[in-house]
Amino acid sequence: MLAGLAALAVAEAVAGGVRPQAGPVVAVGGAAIDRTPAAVKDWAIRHFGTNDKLFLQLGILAVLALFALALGIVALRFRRTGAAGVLLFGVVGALAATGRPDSTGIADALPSVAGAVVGAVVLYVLVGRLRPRGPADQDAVAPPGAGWDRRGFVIAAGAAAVGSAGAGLLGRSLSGAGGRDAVASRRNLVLPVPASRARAVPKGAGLRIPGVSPFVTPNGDFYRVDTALVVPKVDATTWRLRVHGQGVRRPVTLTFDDLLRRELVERDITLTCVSNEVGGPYVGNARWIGVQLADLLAELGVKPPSAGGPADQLVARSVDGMTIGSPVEDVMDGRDALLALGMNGEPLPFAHGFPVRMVVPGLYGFVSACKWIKDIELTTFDAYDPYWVKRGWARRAPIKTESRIDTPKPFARPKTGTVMVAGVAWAQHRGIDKVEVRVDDGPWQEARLAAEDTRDTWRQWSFPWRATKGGHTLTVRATDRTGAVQTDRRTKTIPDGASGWHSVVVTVD
Ligand SMILES: Nc1nc2c(c(=O)[nH]1)N[C@H]1C(S)=C(S)[C@@H](COP(=O)(O)O)O[C@H]1N2
Ligand SMILES: [Mo]
Repeated sequence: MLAGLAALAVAEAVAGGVRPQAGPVVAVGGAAIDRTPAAVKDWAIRHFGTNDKLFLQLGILAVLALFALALGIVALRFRRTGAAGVLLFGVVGALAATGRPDSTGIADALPSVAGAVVGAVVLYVLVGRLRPRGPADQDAVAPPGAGWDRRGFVIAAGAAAVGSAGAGLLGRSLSGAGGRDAVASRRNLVLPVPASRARAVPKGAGLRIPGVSPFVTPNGDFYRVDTALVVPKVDATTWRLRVHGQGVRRPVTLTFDDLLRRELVERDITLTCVSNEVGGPYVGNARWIGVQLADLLAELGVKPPSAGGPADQLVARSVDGMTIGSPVEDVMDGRDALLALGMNGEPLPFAHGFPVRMVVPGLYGFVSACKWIKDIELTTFDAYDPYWVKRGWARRAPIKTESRIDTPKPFARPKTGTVMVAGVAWAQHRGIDKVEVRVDDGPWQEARLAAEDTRDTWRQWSFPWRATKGGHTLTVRATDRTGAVQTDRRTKTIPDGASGWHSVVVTVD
């Protein structure tokens, strides 16, 4: 265990100097995420939420601890074999790190290799202390208590532990320092006032009912879903975005300043994750600042398929190797498809894609909202399947009309009398026209709709319910502006988003 700890600590220390993403736990974790079957990943997102990555890393550490114990036991008998086993783990870590899509080259193998070498040496030395002294057979097991060099072992073990702790701390501080330029570039960024402001959120769009999600989701509360074990810290001053592919007259590479020089627009757009279950939390509304992607594409000669353009899929690539494909038709149909730089009055937080991400109203995040974007390629759906599509999710995924009861909470115990039932409904880019609530098996009754901000944002609703004693089931459904009523047909999140009605069971006292 001590040898394993030393290996990990040294690996993390070296990773702090090379790249935090090149550390063995992050690299193996990333490789595991990419290879996890979609259903398992979806399950993990649903059950662990934003902690899914923490659980993955704890899992990796637990597996490593078990292997460390096993190798230690082997080493007591076969010292060299045990040490070689540690080196083997170094190879696994090195392969994982250099094979990551965001790998910057062979240097990414360094953390794992250095860690494994140190781990192997520590194991070899420590086990040596557990052997009989003198010229006895080097491959013999020391019978318990017989001639152990206890003092030597304790000293060596203590040294290994202290050394590991030191290396671990060093790694921490180094990787903290790694993103310093990126942090500075974010801090120094002053977003210009957008030429086209969002209109003020209408009074009454946000209900003052306790328990209802705020109309604008604060950045700190905004859901986060991505595959990044370490949040990429990108320096805006060296960031580049390449735009190229079919129908692009002349490929371009844009800088952050190039974007700032363009006309900036400010828009309220509600983002939703395809992994959001009925009633789930992966939906949030923010005020974004960005440039109109369609204008940029049109300047480069791109035409949507309906105007004869050759490309029907826009594939966005991120610095961490994510690929996200959106229909060119949707991006260019006049909706506010943004290359976003600002979120709720500040530069994008790192976790939400600093310096630039995409946001397209009406499409689930996995087919539209590439964070840490660095490349846009115009291609076709036939020619290329992006990351999630390769893993069984749909090529095209417009957001389904959904509604959620925010209050009362499941299993709440309100008092008889008037109970405010309230929540949110969304059908981005179509708009919400009606929300209805049903109590038990009663008739559908129309809820009061809060004022609409735009059809790209969610809409709040409330329903004063004359609650009677006993257990009750409250169910909600929405109707969007196309007249389509939210379906009661329950589907899973995979492949193109959950559907069904949200209901909450309460007991009225
Ligand atoms: N680079 C990158 N961008 C990404 C993802 C990702 O894993 N990596 N996940 C997508 C998904 S599935 C969603 S729902 C949104 C979530 O954006 P948020 O984390 O800012 O809420 O980001 C999208 N963009
Ligand atoms: Mo998502």
